[in-house]
Amino acid sequence: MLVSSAIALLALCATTLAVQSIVVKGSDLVNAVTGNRFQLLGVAYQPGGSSGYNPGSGIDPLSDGTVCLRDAALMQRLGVNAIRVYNVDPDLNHDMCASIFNAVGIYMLIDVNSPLAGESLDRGAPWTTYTSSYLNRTFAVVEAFKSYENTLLFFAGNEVINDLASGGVVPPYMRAVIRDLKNYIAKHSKRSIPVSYSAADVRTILVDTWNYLQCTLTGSSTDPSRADLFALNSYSWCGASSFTTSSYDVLVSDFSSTSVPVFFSEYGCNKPSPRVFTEVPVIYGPLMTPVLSGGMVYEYSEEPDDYGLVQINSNGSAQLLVDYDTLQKQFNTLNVTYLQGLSAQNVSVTPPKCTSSLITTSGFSSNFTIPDVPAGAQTLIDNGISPAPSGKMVPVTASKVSQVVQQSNGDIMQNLAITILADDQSNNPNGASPTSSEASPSATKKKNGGETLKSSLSVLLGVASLAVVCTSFL
Ligand SMILES: *[C@@H]1O[C@H](CO)[C@@H](O)[C@H](O)[C@H]1NC(C)=O
Ligand SMILES: *[C@@H]1O[C@H](CO)[C@@H](O)[C@H](O)[C@H]1NC(C)=O
Ligand SMILES: *[C@@H]1O[C@H](CO)[C@@H](O)[C@H](O)[C@H]1NC(C)=O
Ligand SMILES: *[C@@H]1O[C@H](CO)[C@@H](O)[C@H](O)[C@H]1NC(C)=O
Ligand SMILES: CC(=O)N[C@H]1CO[C@H](CO)[C@@H](O)[C@@H]1O
Repeated sequence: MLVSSAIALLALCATTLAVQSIVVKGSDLVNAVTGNRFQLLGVAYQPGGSSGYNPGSGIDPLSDGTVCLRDAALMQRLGVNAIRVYNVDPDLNHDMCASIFNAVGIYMLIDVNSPLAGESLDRGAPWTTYTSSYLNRTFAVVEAFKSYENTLLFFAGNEVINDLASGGVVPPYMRAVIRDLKNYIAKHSKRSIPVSYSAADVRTILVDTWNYLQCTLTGSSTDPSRADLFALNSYSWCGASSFTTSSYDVLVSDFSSTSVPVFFSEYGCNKPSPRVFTEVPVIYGPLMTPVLSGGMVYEYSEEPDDYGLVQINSNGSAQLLVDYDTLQKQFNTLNVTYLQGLSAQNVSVTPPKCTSSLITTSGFSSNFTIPDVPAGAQTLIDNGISPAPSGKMVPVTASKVSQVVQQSNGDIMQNLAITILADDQSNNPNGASPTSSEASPSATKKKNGGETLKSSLSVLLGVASLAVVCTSFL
């Protein structure tokens, strides 16, 4: 009797990692379990916008499990596999949100900066802000997120270089911040979490920015001040455009020799509106995937600048916008089996040497003397910050969304819930109908051999790192 109830309990309580670890190999993002390339199908997630970030308030986008459950359910249904979160407060508890996104197979791309003074580099005078206390803030974000298996990467900076003037002074400081973050992660994180830069798509300085950050000073690809990935916020595809009209062809050509993975850290021009998202099949099609690793749609929630997929009300209710439906339809045209099964091709690419001839625009920095670690910061890197925030995966026991969520046509969605993935899968689009009043989450169907995959994963990553996710039977 005891044995059979234990077995019954085990059957209800699935041990899962939900996501497989993603690593950088050459210019490919690679799924460490399958060995195939990984394509990001993401959305930016910053309800309240950057002005909504207020450390005194006790909330940030990943601090409230009830809110994350609602949004994870809608994102799972949409078919995304990653979120980008710009402004987090490292001293808040993110365990439930991180665990919910992990359980539904969604990775997290986390910016270490915030718009507040002292929490980012000043693009006009970076030397005034590159301080030990600034670095302490960035390391605190690493500490807060390093233990979540679904943390895919950290962004060291977002559009800090956005014109020729900032291109003249910021680059050495950007490499310094990348170096410090990578050294900190190497010393204090069990898993090697990559560090990316997110660039403004300012074409006159884009290639110089990429070259400055991807080149090697030491002759080795492990040079700590090299960015592990290069991302750009690109809005050049507007409306029913094309590969050439959007100048995506120029991007593919510019980055065709990249030594690091390149992806869109934002995309989704909103003029004309509503959006048609015809760039989606192109970004994930044969013209772009040889060079790019997918991208992140800007953005999940409707804010004053009108890029939202979902309207979130102050009482917690939400309504899908037509852009959500359109994006979902575009995602559902993708052959995910093909897309996430592309074999890794460029795993050992030699980065260019850092020399002034790599920089082509007069006025853009070609000074490859990287600033020294500021006074006091080496101790932080060597010993770790104190106090250090910490995060851990927790069981996700609730799956049903409690808030009222309406379809774009006003119908209330029934039975909206997350589907906890039980076999180490990431989320994918799979054809949920946007017009159905049934909320059918788009969890990936079990793959053949899922069990084998899971047991090899357990061996690979160790039982200790497994998150125990129980369905709500208590
Ligand atoms: C470093 O960060 C931690 C965690 O946010 C914070 O508690 C501490 O006060 C910071 N120290 C300094 C010197 O800024
Ligand atoms: C929540 O707010 C929305 C928008 O203001 C409103 O339409 C809706 O009736 C409110 N729901 C509840 C339960 O108060
Ligand atoms: C999707 O891609 C897989 C793998 O390349 C292929 O076997 C399958 O036929 C494709 N499905 C469709 C509907 O094209
Ligand atoms: C290059 O940058 C370093 C700091 O990163 C600075 O000390 C040095 O003066 C700069 N050299 C030139 C020629 O501007
Ligand atoms: C970045 C890079 O070198 N990409 C290449 C990877 O391999 C494919 C196929 O050989 C090329 O088309 C890409 O240009």
